[in-house]
Amino acid sequence: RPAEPVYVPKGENKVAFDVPANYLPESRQQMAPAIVNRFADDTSSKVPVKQISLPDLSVPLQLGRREPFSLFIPKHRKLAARLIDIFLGMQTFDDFLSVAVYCRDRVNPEMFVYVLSVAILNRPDTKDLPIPPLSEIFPDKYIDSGIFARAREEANVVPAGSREPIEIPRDYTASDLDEEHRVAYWREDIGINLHHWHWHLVYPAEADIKIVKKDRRGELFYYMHHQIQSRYNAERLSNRLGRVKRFLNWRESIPEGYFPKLVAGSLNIWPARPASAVLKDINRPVDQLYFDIQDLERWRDRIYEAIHTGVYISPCGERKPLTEFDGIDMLGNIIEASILSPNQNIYGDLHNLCHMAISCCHDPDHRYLEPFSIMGSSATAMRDPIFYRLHGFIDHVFLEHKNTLPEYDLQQLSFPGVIITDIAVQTPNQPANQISTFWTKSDVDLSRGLDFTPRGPVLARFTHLNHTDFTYRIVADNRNNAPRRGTVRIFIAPKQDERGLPFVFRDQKELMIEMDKFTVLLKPGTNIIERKSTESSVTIPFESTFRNLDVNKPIGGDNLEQSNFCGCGWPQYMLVPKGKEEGFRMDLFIMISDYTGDAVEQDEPTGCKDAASFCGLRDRKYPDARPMGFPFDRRVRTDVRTLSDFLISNMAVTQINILHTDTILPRMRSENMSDTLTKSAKS
Ligand code: CUO
Repeated sequence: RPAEPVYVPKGENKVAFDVPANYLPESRQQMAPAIVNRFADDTSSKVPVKQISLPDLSVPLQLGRREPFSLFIPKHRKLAARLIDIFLGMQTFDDFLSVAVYCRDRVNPEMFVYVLSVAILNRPDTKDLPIPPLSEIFPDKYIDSGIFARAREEANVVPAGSREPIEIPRDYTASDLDEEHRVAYWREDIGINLHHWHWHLVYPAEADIKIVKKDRRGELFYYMHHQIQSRYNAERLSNRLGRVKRFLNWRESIPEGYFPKLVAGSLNIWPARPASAVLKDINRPVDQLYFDIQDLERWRDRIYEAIHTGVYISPCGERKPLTEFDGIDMLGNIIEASILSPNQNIYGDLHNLCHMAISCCHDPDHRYLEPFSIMGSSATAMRDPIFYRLHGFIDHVFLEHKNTLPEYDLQQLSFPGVIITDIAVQTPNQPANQISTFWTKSDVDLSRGLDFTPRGPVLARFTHLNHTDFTYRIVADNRNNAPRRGTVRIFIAPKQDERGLPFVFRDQKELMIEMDKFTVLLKPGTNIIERKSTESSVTIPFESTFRNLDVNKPIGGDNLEQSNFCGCGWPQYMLVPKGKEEGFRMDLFIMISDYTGDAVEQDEPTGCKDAASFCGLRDRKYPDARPMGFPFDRRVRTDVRTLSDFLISNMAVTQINILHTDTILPRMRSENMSDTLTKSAKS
């Protein structure tokens, strides 16, 4: 690693690479230097790029520059995996930089950014380098295509410094005639989609085994996507929509249409899927994608068979048990599928190819020369209502496995001598147990992703859900005569279903949203634990999602903390479901589990650990020994009908109310926010 940061030198916010002449693509080598170097004129900082003897790049170059790239397409995963291996195999930082610069203008740009990001995350000499969020590199994946013409006009007519942000309308993909549109603000949220892209970047399904084989990655595939489902269902109930209907019959038409209105890479518009589309067998030479719906059904049935018999078939044909604690991890790799799947001949590539079957249903044999749709990319898939119906099915397959395991007995759940006597959430100047949500406008800079002059920031302003910061207050007695370490586990879940009937525990546990998880040391006697909502183990701050990096400071110290080095994590501003204007009642569940059953002995993590519940820790084991989702991941004890039947002394439940105000407020400190909300409610 270079001693000094080379990407953002002090006092400069732009650098250019000083590239050996033969590194330029052949077509540009003939151009006048002024054209080739037009962006280099903005800066006097040049980073020299070493000329090296280049490795064989013929495999990754098989994907054309203008073709769309998808991690769900096996062929594309293979090409990307080859390039990841090349980038990771470069001996020195300078060699890595050199080959990356050489590839930049030759390799498919989407594949290049994906591979470069995986390499930066995994090379020992680049681990502290920030990765720009994909919304900066490819803003077209997140922002209505109409914005770009306006951005170009703004950049041409108005000098940098005087430009007004371009407002992204809140309702641009559909009207309220489509009831699914009520939750479009959530599905299309830029930060949520960035998190999903980043998660798949941190946990690639295919690359060198050392990169793929991260601790419990298959189980985290299950759990992170399960939590997305729980959160989406709470959002639906907040908007008078029923819970997601699982996509079970792949031969029935799909009632939910989706018209993305985004530009797909180079010039193409992402295809739409009208209502009532039907999946077909896929035969697309362009993507080397050939499979039938029957293949998907066969793989699904074999996976169910493995679950119900409790054994899977190993590569050499042996029957191996799906064990109580590791079975879920194996199953995650089988279903996704990652290269850790033990037997793709038998279990296939179920989830990835379900994504592709949906994303190609408008042109299954490529007769219209259309690219796949947004369900084919992890950067955009969460925008489409069908994503949640597909993942509802996937989630249920995992649940089927969980239901074969023994329920937790009281000894596994209890924490002897520890009693929670009171829990509450507190927001300054608001009644106890009330959380307020509202809208906020934020700006993202599109200029890095817009290749036109004149340069300078071009801001797009988007509206997103937000909430007042709050604090959990927990009173816990430790009746042991020595300190005890415990893990505080905080969840919330809706109280009533779409009919207004109270949930039974069996259904409510599937809707439990993890809000936070942290360790505490309980001294003998009474303990008062206070924890801020901003400290959540599932979220990252706005600045990390969007990398509000101060480009005038060198990277490192505080500035590194703010960078997108830790881009995986649920956006903090989306921590709380929207709720309702008349109030939306949820159960707040808090448990303190016995740390002796939770502890994972390992060195302290270095770097970011903000969103460990969803993203794990870099170079470390997942920091909780319990099955992910504990204590709600197992089947229900026969004596438990409701959540209160489930409670024992180291757990507590209270009712909270999520109150939505349909107003736009700036981001500010929560005390001021409460005042402003009160005033806006009065007016
Ligand atoms: Cu994240 Cu289907 O896995 O999108």
